[in-house]
Amino acid sequence: MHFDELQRLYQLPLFDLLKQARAVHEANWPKNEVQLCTLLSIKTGGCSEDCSYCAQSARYDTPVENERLLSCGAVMERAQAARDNGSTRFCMGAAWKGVRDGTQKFDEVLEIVRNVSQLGMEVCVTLGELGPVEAKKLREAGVTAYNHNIDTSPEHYPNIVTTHTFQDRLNTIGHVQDAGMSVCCGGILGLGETVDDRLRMVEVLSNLDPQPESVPINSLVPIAGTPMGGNDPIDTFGLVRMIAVARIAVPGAKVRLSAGRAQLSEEAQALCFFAGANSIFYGDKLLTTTNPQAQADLALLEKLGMTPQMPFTDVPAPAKATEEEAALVEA
Ligand code: SAM
Ligand code: DTB
Ligand code: SF4
Repeated sequence: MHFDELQRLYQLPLFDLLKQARAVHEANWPKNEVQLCTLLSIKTGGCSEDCSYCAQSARYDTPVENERLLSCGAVMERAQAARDNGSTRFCMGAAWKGVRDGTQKFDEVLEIVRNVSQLGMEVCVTLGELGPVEAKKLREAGVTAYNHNIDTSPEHYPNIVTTHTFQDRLNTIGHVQDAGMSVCCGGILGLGETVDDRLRMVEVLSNLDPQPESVPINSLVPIAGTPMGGNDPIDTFGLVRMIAVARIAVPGAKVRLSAGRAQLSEEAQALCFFAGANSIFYGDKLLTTTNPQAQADLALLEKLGMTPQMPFTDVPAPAKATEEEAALVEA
């Protein structure tokens, strides 16, 4: 979708924007379901990169304790518990710049993926940069989706990270697509960006071909000791508008209401679901920060008459918006 069209949508009166987003949502996701994903940090802290929002960068003095890669047994325990709690997607994150074939750590990750993929959940990993060989091996081991966020606009990216480039991120996404894995790609709101930066980010996401299978929308969780630790919280209506715009621009994706949910009221979350969010991180912890309690999330879904979504373990990434869907947006 073109930037001008995204700007036009964003500037609509809120209820007009919500009405359009809701129509796209209902056409693509008619069931009032929310996907429950559990996150686990399998390797925490000590990362070489300087992403200025991140608790795990070795460059900042943050409250995070470094931990080495978890054993396969330890990960399996957590994955089984997540499945028993009703999660249908298990996402494993590692604080690495990237992974390289032929290293012991990559072999260990492949072994973890082979085991977790036996449990019947979607398996997502986020390990940083990948080349074509690593992507192919992860896919063969059983990864269904690879998370690699672009985080903000191409223009704002160098203000946030200097140790790798926006183009590096796109290259990894290309390797993931070529290997036949679904792409999970989104960003963070609250990095000192403008609304236009946010819309430029959505423009890039919507023009990926194929479009991402899921789009995480994170609100910055300010981390003491990082350059972004003192940033102001984002405005809830700005978040809701971004979710609505993402829903319209990437109609077949799960739009995941991701980091920062612990700071949102139930009413704000309900508005996000209405605008098109249909996936959440479920369980008390994200990677290093807190998430709402699982019981509270189930109670909220029940109050809203929404149900947890069944897993899709073998779906191709969604294609670009059809002409009918595009027409719906213009209507
Ligand atoms: N190292 C890998 C990478 O950068 O792709 C994977 C882990 S990294 C922590 C995954 C994503 O978490 C980041 O791209 C960012 O979108 C999100 N994230 C990290 N710290 C955050 C924070 N403090 N608030 C909100 N989102 C955050
Ligand atoms: C994503 O977009 N958000 C998740 C997941 N992908 C890996 C990570 C959120 C991290 C929030 C900060 C923390 O817990 O350290
Ligand atoms: Fe954090 Fe990932 Fe950046 Fe490392 S590459 S500092 S883990 S966001």
